[in-house]
Amino acid sequence: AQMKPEDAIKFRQSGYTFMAWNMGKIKAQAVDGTTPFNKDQVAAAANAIAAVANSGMGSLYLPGTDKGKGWKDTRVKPELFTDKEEVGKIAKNFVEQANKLQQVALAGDQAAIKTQFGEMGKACKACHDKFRIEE
Ligand code: ASC
Repeated sequence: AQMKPEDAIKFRQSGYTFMAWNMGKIKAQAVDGTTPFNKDQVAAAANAIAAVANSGMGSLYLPGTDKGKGWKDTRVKPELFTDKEEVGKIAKNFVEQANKLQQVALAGDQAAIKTQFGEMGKACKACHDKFRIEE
């Protein structure tokens, strides 16, 4: 049986929320410097982001999951379900940038992490700009 729409929405939102927590740690330690840089913590955060990015979340964008039935409302635009070519490009780039961040974080060079974190952020934003409803 196919997953319930509200479950698909819940799983994908939890993935983004978990990535955001990990992005926040990298931002604080390697970008803003509001928290001391800890190589192991940044690498762990980048590993977590890469794991979620590589988990195949595209399969959670099932038909009928644009309404938020029974779960917190989703901000996905209807175009995400039709413009598959553009979505595919954006998603592939995000996964590549997340995997690069994982590699760079493992190497531990703070400046390189900061740069790659910015590149990954651009990939996040590309999808937000095209396919997320702004409130
Ligand atoms: C984050 C986060 C996003 C992206 C985005 C980058 O930390 O939660 O959605 O980075 O802001 O532009």
